[in-house]
Amino acid sequence: MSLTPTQPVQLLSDYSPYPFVLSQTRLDFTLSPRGTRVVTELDLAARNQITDLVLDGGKGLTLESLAINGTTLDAAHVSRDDETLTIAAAALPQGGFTLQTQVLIDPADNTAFEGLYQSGGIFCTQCEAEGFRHITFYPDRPDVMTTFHVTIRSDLPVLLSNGNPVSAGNGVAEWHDPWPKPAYLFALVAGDLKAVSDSFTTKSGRKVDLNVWVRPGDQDRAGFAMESLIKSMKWDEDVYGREYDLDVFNIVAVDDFNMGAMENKGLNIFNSKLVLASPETATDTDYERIEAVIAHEYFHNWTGNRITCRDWFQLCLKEGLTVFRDQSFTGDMRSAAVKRIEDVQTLRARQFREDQGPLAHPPRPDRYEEINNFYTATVYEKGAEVIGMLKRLVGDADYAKALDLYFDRHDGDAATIEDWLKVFEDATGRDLAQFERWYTDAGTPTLKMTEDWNDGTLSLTFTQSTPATPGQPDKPARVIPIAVGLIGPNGDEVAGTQVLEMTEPTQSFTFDGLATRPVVSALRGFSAPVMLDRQMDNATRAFLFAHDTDPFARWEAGRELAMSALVDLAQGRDAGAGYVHAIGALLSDGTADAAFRALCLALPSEDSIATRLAALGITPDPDAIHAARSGLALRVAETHQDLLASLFDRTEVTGPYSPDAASAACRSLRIAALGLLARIDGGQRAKVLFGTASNMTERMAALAILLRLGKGSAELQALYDEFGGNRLVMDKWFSIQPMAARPEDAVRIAEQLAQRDDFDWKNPNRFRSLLGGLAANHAGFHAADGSGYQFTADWLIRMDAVNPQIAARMSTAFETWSRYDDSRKTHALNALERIAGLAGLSRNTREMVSRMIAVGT
Ligand code: B3K
Ligand code: ZN
Repeated sequence: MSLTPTQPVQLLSDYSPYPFVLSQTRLDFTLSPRGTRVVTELDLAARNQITDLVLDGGKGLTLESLAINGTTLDAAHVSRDDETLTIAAAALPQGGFTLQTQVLIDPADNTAFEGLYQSGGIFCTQCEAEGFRHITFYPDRPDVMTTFHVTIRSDLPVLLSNGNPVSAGNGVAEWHDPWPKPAYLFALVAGDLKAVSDSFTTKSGRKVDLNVWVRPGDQDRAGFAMESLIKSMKWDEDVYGREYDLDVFNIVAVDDFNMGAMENKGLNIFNSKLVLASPETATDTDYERIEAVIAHEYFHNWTGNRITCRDWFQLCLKEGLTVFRDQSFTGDMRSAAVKRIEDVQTLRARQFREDQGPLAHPPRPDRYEEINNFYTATVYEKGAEVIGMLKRLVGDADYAKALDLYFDRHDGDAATIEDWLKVFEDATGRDLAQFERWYTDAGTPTLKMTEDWNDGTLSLTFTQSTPATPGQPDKPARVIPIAVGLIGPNGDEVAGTQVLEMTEPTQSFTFDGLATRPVVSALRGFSAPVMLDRQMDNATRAFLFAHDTDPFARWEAGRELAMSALVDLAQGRDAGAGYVHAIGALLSDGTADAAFRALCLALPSEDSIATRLAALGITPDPDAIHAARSGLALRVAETHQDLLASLFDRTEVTGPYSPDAASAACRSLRIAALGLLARIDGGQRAKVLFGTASNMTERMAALAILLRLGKGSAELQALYDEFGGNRLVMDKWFSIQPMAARPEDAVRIAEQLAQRDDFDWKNPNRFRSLLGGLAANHAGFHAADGSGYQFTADWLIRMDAVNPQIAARMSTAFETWSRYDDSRKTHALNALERIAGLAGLSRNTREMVSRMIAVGT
């Protein structure tokens, strides 16, 4: 199905270089909330012959003056529309010239948090992807790279920008960034901030000053972020040979931020939830995420900043690679096996869901209406999977060789996916033409596997197929690395893992000389982002769950046992004995890693059960899915009550809280046991744990367990009394209530929360907490009467007028709407059409809802 364009579409095939070369940018800011003056000087020269000079910049810029080489431009040569300013070629001198503009902007009125805005009295910026054009007139595209010299005038005590400090004092600070960069990496921060400081000496002996800037009083919650930064700097030197390249690295935490964080050169700006942490306020998951995101933004210094993207179609060049790097970092810092399983869970929950619905697109899209809608799981997470496959195919040594060549060849460039693949071709001698389809084709391939055993020879036959996605009806075969191991009947590994390289639509691989028929462990390590379609009985699944030496494949076998039971249960068939039995064996196995066991104890999410049913051609019934999942959990709890109780008692982590992986793993196993036990003890243990725990991990987990039982109001109140003034804890308070509510209560609870004075909905974290919390309650959001859809649509409409990026992002709650029954579909379509029909709807939300509507009409 193709997009119905309702607004201008950007096409990859339209790319042409900017007709001017920009050799330096000088910016001078005089900060004031309602009228910040920005004086910009651009040293420009025509690339070939002189054409009209078109700069990005819209209605929010009040133009005060415009001059070339000091002479004011004649108004007859200047024209403006809603998005650009054009200076006629006739007014431009031959050779180089300096364009000077002076504009006035209104940061206090900037509720979209794009460009320069204020967050609780702190001036800050967000320029990726196209925010710089809200600050000044500029060629706001990633392939226009130059050095920046920035002057900031303000009475505020801390004035920061990119690069190295030149001077500061008397209300004026100057910064110079010697590394050419596109405008999307520009940043400015000004405010009353305090630093937690440290330093790092790079491998070549350069001392770098490190600061994490927070609000006064928050310094004691910034230490973990600093530790994470230092670990990241060291890891990038050790593993990728990448060294930091400025005298100072600043991180600033702000409360109003549209996403997690931003990699501005030398001045990363973070959502405060990804910086601030203390045991009383942050969970183990928060700590792990802080470590990962600090690393991610730091790693962008090379993969994103030193080498950036030629245009926004190439976004996965920097994002896929940087996610791949941060995943490897976390694997090295914690448990690689557990991290891999968690990454696959995220990929399936977010990217497979995207790939199977109306918003499917390739990691390198070739068209978009609003680029901010393409910061997706496909660009990020699938982009990372594609790099993982590349590494698996060429091997570790050749991967390292190719990366060295990439950094050597493209340092200072705005590069493309073709450049990236060429580096691998040149470094390894491989032809990657077929591999490129992973970048250009949308959709998740299904990989069907059949086995044939004949006299000591095992043949595996694989058939790949990828369904049509919007705009892409046909999908040729891709190269798929399939990691396979063979396990003998006694549970021993017969042969180590081999990577089979599939290139045809159907292909067979044989293993001969085998004494007995082995059990196949397929797609080890989740070696490719595909859906494996394999007929397997529960006995074989249980065998792999007990014996597979590959942690992912072992976990997957357990998940398949659970999933197949849930699919049956959701359709009213009795099932689950095999799973319940296998879980008993796992509970008794004290040798398995605690975090791994915790992952195995968690049943597949309701959304993923719905996805599986839909893939089987069955219309998912959210209430039946909820009942099936609760029923299976109850059965596990009843059958293994004693084992679970003793596990719960044995896994208590004593002593002062530490967020390290081993302690977090123990807590996660204990919480998994607690969740199951609550099905039979009425939440008694959870209530006690909430009252006694001194860390937020256990308190939040206990609270969620109580809420799922329809209890927990005293605990909610206690949390509010203690942390009502702490934004980050209150965000959790707002999200957990609709998320963990019984489905029949979820919408009502969300409605009540939305009425509260402290539902500060213009704050992206608070909005996401409430709306995202409801959307995460599968049966609650998909309430049969459509109330979840209506509530969400009402708030998306309200948010769109204030912050289009957030509204568009949250609209993905609807992305699976067309897989449900007719009545739900009608309700959902009504909600989407109500949004689409709104006058003045943003380009962001319009693109999203029209793509979602298109799939069902
Ligand atoms: N590059 C930013 C994301 C910008 C999103 C713009 N809508 C953060 C990151 O991926 O590191
Ligand atoms: Zn990134």
